[in-house]
Amino acid sequence: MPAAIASAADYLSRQPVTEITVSLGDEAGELKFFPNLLEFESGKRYKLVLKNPSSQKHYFTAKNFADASWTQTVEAGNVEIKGAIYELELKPGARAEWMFVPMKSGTYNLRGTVAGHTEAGMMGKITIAS
Ligand SMILES: [Cu+2]
Repeated sequence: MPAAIASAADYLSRQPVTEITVSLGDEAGELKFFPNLLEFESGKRYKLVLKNPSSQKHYFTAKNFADASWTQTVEAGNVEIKGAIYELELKPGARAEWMFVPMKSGTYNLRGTVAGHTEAGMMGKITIAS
């Protein structure tokens, strides 16, 4: 990794973190994200905690948002993943933590891409404010 990029990543990874929790579906089986409107500020570090309290699997798909962000880590179970991420699949009862820094302002789509879920209302918007 070039030194300038390594030091930028090192700087970003030490910023204070804001934690936000999103639920994928709910106990009643509703096909929604709670909340379904997310807003972040460019250059700040976030821990997005994703939980699936429902009895079926759900996806958290936000490719363009992921492309507009710098991902530090994704943690799920005992595994920590480093590098770009576009989509997470959460099985019933699962939990994952996505540490990232939004970089490029804009409004991005969030979708649950399990067949039929987006159509049923499992969608949202993610805004990165500058
Ligand atoms: Cu879903």
